[in-house]
Amino acid sequence: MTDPAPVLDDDPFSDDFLADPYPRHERIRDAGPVVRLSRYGIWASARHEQVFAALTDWRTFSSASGVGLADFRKEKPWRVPSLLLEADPPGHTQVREVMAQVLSPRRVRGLRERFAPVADELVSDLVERGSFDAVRDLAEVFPLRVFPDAVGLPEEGREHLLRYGDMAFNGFGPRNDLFGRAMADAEQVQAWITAACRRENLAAGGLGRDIWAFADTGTITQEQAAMLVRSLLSAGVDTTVYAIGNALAALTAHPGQWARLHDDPTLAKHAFEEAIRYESPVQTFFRTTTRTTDLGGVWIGPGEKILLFLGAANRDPRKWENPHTLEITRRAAGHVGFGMGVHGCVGQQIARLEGDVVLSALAERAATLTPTAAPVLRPNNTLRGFSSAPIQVDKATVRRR
Ligand code: OVM
Repeated sequence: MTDPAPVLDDDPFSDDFLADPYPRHERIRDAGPVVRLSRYGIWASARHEQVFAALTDWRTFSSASGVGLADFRKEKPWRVPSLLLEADPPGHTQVREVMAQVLSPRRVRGLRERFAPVADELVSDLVERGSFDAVRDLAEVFPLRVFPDAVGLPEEGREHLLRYGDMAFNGFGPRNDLFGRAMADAEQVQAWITAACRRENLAAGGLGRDIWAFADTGTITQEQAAMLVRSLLSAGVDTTVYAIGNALAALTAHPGQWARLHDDPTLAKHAFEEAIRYESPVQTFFRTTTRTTDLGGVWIGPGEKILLFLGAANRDPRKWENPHTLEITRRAAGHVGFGMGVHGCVGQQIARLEGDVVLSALAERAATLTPTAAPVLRPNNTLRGFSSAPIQVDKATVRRR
């Protein structure tokens, strides 16, 4: 007993959609729990209940055919598939456990003492300036100041990291202009990334070498070790740049919320979490069905691509009160901005650490954030965020705590 799915002709990767996704998400959510997108001949869901259900059922909703539009069983992927992202259990489980150990809560706690002073210094310089670009001067600067060192990457050529992230995330979409532009010079960027993943190019004491240590004990092969370092470099830079930029833009647009955060900077981690719900850096991922299934009363056959709108699920009024408002003290738990289930972001504690130290440093020092121009969108087939968000800050005079 299933309902026919509504057919919509939206292109979620078009300039118009990417520029103003939220009203379009609403239309898709309201059309039904699962819809058909005729442009691409795929299924899609923008509701929290169905997105969550698909993410937590890897047996039915597989990642092994790719988590972008391309179906790896029919099209050659643009890069060797990730052992983590583009794989299912049991193969996935083994490498995931290695990554979970490398990125353990203990390890991440140890990174705080290195990350926090960098955030403090960067933020205090910017606040002294009085006005700065929240994206160009902070969101794009901070992760690149801490993460490559934490991994142990070579100094030379780190500018390739953002370009590679741009390739990876545009690469999940269709072969549109965004895809094509991101892939210009792909070979040069990929050559640097491949070299950076080699054991001899990774500094002792870094996360990269920690991954390689599992090759030394025979838990994984050398080829797997290099590929897992590649995962860190694919997923670990642009995501945090966009997340911090989006959090700053959202807090600038909600001055009352900034006032609360300034009043109690210990709320920074809640503010960051809520910002990920409110303006999710990773907007979409796909799955491929392995068998016939009923999702929200809609019958889907095997071997079908389904687009999961994470960013829309995170604003579904069926799940959230006032979903289109940033409320830093709300319980944002249950958002799917980091995914959910076996593929839920393995680096989420590092992402949260980066967001926390930046937002708490700024909350301590800036009494107000005022936009001096509208944020400028940086369109991407998967990521939502800005290339610029100019702000003016009022320096706090006396701290209350
Ligand atoms: C990967 C990976 C994992 C998560 C996200 C991602 C580019 C990549 O394992 O390569 O986005």
